Amino acid sequence: MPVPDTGAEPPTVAEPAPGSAAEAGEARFEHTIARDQRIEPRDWMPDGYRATLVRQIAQHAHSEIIGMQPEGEWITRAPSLRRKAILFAKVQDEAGHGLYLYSAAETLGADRADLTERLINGRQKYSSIFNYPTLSYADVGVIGWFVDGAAICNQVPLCRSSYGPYARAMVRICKEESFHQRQGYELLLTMMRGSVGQRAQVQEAVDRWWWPSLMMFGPPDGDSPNSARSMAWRIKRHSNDELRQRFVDMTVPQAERLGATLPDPELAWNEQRDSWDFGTPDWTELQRVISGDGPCNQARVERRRRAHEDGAWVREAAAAHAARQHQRATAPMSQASQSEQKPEQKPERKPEQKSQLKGVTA
Ligand code: BYC
Repeated sequence: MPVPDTGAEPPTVAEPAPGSAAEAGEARFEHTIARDQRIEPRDWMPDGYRATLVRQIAQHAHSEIIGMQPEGEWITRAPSLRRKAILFAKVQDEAGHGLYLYSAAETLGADRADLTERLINGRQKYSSIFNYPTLSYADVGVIGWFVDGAAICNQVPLCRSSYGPYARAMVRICKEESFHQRQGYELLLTMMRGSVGQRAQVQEAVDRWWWPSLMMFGPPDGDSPNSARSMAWRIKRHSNDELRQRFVDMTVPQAERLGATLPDPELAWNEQRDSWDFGTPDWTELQRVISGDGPCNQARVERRRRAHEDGAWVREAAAAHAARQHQRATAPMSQASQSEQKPEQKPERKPEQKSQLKGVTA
């Protein structure tokens, strides 16, 4: 039963309802959501809330990690040392975002190794946008401008998501995404001041990435099975169509300033709505790409699988190191104090070795 919002000052701790522990937990959960406060990992939460969060956060983490590939392919082909350093840093940021998000998923009881398995086996999704190829360096700029721009529209509201660890992870991620978007736009501005060929490259990249970027926001609201529930739980704060509209409104003036044309003949300013009207993305294409049949799906997942296998020795070594640290930390006092009293004896060097060393350092 949702607890009605009386408009009074929200209490820091929600009032539990009488009844069983589960009923009290549920009432506290509803109360916290209604008051727009945060659910934390140890709080009671409905199974559906937990499952929805794991699904969305895991997909989001996978998107960040798979999203390293299309731009990462250009690190060795960057046109200058400066561009290489910028791109390197950006791709590393995406890895960091993936790690924060996997950590947030772990606070819900998910296991990161299991989530990775699910990605590799095609049982969990990642953003459709990363199944398109990067064909020129202008694509790096357009990904920053469109893809990170779309990410900002979608993710800034997630900083107010009802699940505390997810919302907090998003704060830092959004700061970095906003820098990523600016570096992409700055790269495109530079190219637009360049040769006729460079300007054509920018326009060609804009033409290819525009519609897939609109699809990042998900299917139209009428075909979005998860939105209503996610919005009621305040995991999502806005619908897919609302966010798509924000992105279009933000991007059209930026395209004008850049001197690029967005490939949509239906784009028109709507006085009444105080927004841009735009055409309909090809939703069958989105469904195709989501279900594994995009231009790069197989290559992306295969590369992720190989990277995971190649990294097995690192994970094993890290686990062995952690186990040894733990063993040392929990060793009985007697052993610990013995080892403190008896520092490791350095092997005594033979006299001829000492003199040899002296000769070297003299
Ligand atoms: N691609 O009911 P709906 C980044 C799925 S990475 C693939 O509307 P929901 C970056 C959806 O999952 C940023 N699948 O779902 C990284 C659902 O399938 P399941 C990635 C999609 O969850 C590197 C089904 O379609 N951003 O910024 O309410 C370099 C029905 O959809 C897509 C996030 O992950 C899609 N585009 O809403 C540069 C943001 N759209 O799970 C940049 C967090 C829909 O039922 N996620 N599906 O089998 C969200 O905000 C929401 O999950 C979505 C979808 C808006 C994406």
